[in-house]
Amino acid sequence: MTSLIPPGCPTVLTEDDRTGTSIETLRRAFMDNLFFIQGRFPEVATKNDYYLALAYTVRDRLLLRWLNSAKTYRDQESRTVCYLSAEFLLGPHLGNNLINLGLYEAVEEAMRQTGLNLKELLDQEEEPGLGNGGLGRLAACYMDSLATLEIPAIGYGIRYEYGIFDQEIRDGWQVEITDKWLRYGNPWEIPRPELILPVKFGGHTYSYTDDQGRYRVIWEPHQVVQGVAYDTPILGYKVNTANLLRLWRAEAVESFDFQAFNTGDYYGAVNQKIASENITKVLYPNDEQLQGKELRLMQEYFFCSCALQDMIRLYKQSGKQDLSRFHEKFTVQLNDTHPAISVAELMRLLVDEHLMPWEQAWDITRQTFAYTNHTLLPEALEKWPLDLFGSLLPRHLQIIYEINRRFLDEVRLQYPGDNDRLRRLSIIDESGCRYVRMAHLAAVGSHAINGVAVLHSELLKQTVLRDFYELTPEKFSNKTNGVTPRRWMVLSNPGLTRLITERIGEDWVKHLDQLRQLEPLAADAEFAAQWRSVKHGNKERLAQYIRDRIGVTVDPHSLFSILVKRIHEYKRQHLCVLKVITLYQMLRDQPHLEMVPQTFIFGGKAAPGYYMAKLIIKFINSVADVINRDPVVRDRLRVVFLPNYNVTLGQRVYPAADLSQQISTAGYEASGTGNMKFALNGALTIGTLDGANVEIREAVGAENFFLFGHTVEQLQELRCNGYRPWEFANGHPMLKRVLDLISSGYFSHGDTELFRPLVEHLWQDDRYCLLADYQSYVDCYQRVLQVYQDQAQWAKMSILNVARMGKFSSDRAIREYCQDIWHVQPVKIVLPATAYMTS
Ligand code: OX2
Repeated sequence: MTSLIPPGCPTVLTEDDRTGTSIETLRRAFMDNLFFIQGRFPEVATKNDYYLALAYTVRDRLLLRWLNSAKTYRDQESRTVCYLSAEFLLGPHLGNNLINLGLYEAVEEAMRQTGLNLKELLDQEEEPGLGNGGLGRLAACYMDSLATLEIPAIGYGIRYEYGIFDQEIRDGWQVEITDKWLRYGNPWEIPRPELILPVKFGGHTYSYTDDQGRYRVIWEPHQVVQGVAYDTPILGYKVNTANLLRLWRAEAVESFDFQAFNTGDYYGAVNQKIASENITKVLYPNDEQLQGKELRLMQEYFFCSCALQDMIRLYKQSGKQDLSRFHEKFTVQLNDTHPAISVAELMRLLVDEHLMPWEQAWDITRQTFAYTNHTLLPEALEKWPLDLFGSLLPRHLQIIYEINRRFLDEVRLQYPGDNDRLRRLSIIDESGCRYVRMAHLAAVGSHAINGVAVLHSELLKQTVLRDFYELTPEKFSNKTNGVTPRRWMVLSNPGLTRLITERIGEDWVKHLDQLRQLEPLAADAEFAAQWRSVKHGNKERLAQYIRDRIGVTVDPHSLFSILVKRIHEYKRQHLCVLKVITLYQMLRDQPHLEMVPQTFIFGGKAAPGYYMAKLIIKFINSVADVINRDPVVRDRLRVVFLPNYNVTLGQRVYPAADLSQQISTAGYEASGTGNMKFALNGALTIGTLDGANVEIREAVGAENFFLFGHTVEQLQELRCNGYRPWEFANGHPMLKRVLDLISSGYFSHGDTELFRPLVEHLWQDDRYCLLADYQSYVDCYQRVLQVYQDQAQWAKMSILNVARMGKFSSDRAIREYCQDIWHVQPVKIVLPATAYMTS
């Protein structure tokens, strides 16, 4: 470390150390942070010290932009989008911030001059896993696009102390390890210990008439906790806009309950503190599966109440006391029903605490909220038992009753005598045990409702929200999901980014439609060769990772066929395994069969309580074990399960895929976003007509997409006629052999019980119609292998896929939300001449 400049040594400052962007300044700032923040000198500094020193260097540059954004929004009283989400699956910050600042190369060089390797420092970062999967990751992509499009926005959510669990695989089974992501501190957040807001739970209400004759309700809670704000700046790509992600942590109002303490109940006092802090301890690791736990409802209410109180606080900062224009200052998007309690909470704040008349408050509330639905799965639709709800949020239950009463009165006017419809529309489910239906609350309390892909939005109108659609069709629209090309192309696939930019310039990163300029290059042999070589390099790196991580050798020349996402029966990972076993059978039958060498790569977490999903993981690993050991097939077939699939791993996986597997049962995957990430990185897709696959296929051209499987309509017909899966199994000799082989214990050391639940499910019930789609999948796969043998043809299709995927940028999605739902405009942020904004 020879180039170290001792801090304090007089050097000529051409730009200041906290905001300057020259290599020399970055290097000096970095060493300064190593000394004065980490308290380390190079000889003893660990990689983590270096990572943190660099993170603080980058953070200073973020803060400059963030403070200026905040000040501009405040001065201009900008209309602001608030994105409420129980999950933000951000992924590592450092690399992304370097890309967005335009400082990646400069910092890489500054580190090189310091004798360090930027990639190694990037690997140090522990990703904040504050989400389960697609829904949380979508929120993160949208925060990136909002900032890039210079839209004033705040993300509100929960600062879970433990995010999504780390997955280990032991003996083929998933084992969950707590995610201690805050262990070494988090340089990207700024705690705001002075920004605390009270949140009430339980107790009872009473009413009285005040001296002005107003009916008032007072809520006497059983417990009060406080929310503490933690702020993370979210920077846009090559703009000065940095928006706020504000996550809330729960703590006890007093660190000890002094009264209990004084009466000698020391443990009681401490328990109270622990109970408060428990609210934000851990993310519920269920993706699309309701757990119905009281603590979950507490989490939801906790962060919504903090968010809305904070918005009111910000509103009043501009000097306005009267909240009648609240909806002009803020527009609030509900990311699924997890924040739907906000509807009742805003009513409570306006009516009870700010003494606004009900009608006016309701008007403002409805103009404030919009609701995005992400799933049609019945087991994911949130509903809370009335007893539980009422004991935790007694005032909100009253408010919901009142909202419901008025709403049903309106329905009665439109549909006199239609009691069945009233029952179906009611926010309260009275069909058996009584429940609060959160989707109904969100739908009634919002002025806009959207699904996340064309097919999904249509099905939403026909099924889950059908009656609402008939009542207010004008509220409904579709907003097809998108992903950010900054993280999912520029950061994760530098080789492809360079190649594309050489040919069409760099504007595509912000205007993804410009990828279309690549279309003519699909016929350019030299370009195609470069394209293939980038893909091959990415595959080599993934192969190396697989070797290091799980000790399996895979051939980068083989076809990389990848299926990574949460494990769920509707996503049908096990259909892919049936296909793998089919290939295995073929190779066993004809040991000298010439076949394209293939590597099947799986990854994904199962909800800890979802038995079948965990069995599917064991199944994949067991099949992998047998196949990878078998000398007859292992040069042509390999199977890998990558443990702990997360954002970081996604960044390695998407760029290395030849084939993207999007094989959910039609009608079940609302959109999917992994499908977009794969295609944007040059993978071809084998998929069903489900979610956004439909639109991807339309965009890239049917001839560049491998389609199989029943459509939604065909499945409906199949089921109407009584679906008998065993007939499919008995009708296809190969399928029957595959199922019999599993049942025989071939993949379970002779144990015929282990996979019995899986196979029996398929034979007897097969809710997700694997057997019905099997033949079509296998046939389609044959076409894949044929095309893959013609590498020129494959490359051409891959280039055309990327060229035509521009629509799937989250920038496009956010522009649509801005225009159709939020009605917000960009606000330009200009940096002042000096760092401290005193000019
Ligand atoms: C997911 C959906 O399953 C997925 O299809 C979609 O792409 C993603 O949300 C983003 O819209 N929990 N996760 C989802 O929905 C729910 C509920």
